[in-house]
Amino acid sequence: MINIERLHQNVTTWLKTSRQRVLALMNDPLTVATKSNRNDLVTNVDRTNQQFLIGQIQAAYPDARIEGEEGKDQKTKSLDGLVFFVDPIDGTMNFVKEHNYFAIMIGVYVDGKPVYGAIMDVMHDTIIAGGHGFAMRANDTRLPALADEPLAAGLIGLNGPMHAHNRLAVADIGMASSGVRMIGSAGMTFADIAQGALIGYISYLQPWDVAAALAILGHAGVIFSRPDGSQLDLLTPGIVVAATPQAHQTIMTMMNDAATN
Ligand code: 2AM
Ligand code: CA
Ligand code: CA
Ligand code: CA
Repeated sequence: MINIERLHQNVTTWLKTSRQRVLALMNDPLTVATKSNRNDLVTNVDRTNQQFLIGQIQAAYPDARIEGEEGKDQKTKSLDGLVFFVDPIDGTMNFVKEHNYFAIMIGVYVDGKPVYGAIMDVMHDTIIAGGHGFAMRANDTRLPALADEPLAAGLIGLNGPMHAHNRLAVADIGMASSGVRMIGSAGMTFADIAQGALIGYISYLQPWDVAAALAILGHAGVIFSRPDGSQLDLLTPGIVVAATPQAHQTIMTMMNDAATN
């Protein structure tokens, strides 16, 4: 069994060092390239930060498997044993355009079960962490239990294109909430859920976009599913619905009605 207190200490140290490196690199011009489309960016900082974090993980946990966004194409087909998911910069577009609202994320799994996650809000120097038997916290201040409010009483984070096309009734779901937020970073959106600012989030996500949040928020009462209500798996990308229970139920009903009408 992995020692979570020790893991949290290690990850905190890596993230703080990583943050200092990112802040230093932000003083120089960024090298920006596109990947799948013109809004899918990668910078020199994403790449060097992933290399840094992988080096730290390998030194401390030599048996771990590591899934990083900016890696060579060695995507795992199994979640056996100890697996670290790494998103070295989450919200690269925000990082490039705003120099704000981006995160560094690490999610840790054992035999496919979420054990621990950490989301570092770089510009606000805040680490949201939590996991199995490890209470949710912001920089070691315990976060209060999440309220289970109706969708109508909360703000919801939505993926821009899904909202624009009302995919799976997502625009209607936004209208049924207190208001829609599009933050541009999955990690920052999940951090807002952890802090009680948002009631949920619907987006198309890769495993490293959701791994840390599933470990943190899944143990704090947030329900994570696919639009059809099935469980997430961290081997494939797909649409994620994350919300506190009442809101999740309403979202499932609205998505199901949209699919059958
Ligand atoms: P990223 O910045 O690490 O790529 C908004 O763009 C959010 O969706 C970010 O958290 C971003 O993570 C994530 N995302 C996932 N797939 C994406 C893609 N193909 N293009 C842009 N953003 C993507
Ligand atoms: Ca990316
Ligand atoms: Ca990401
Ligand atoms: Ca990224």
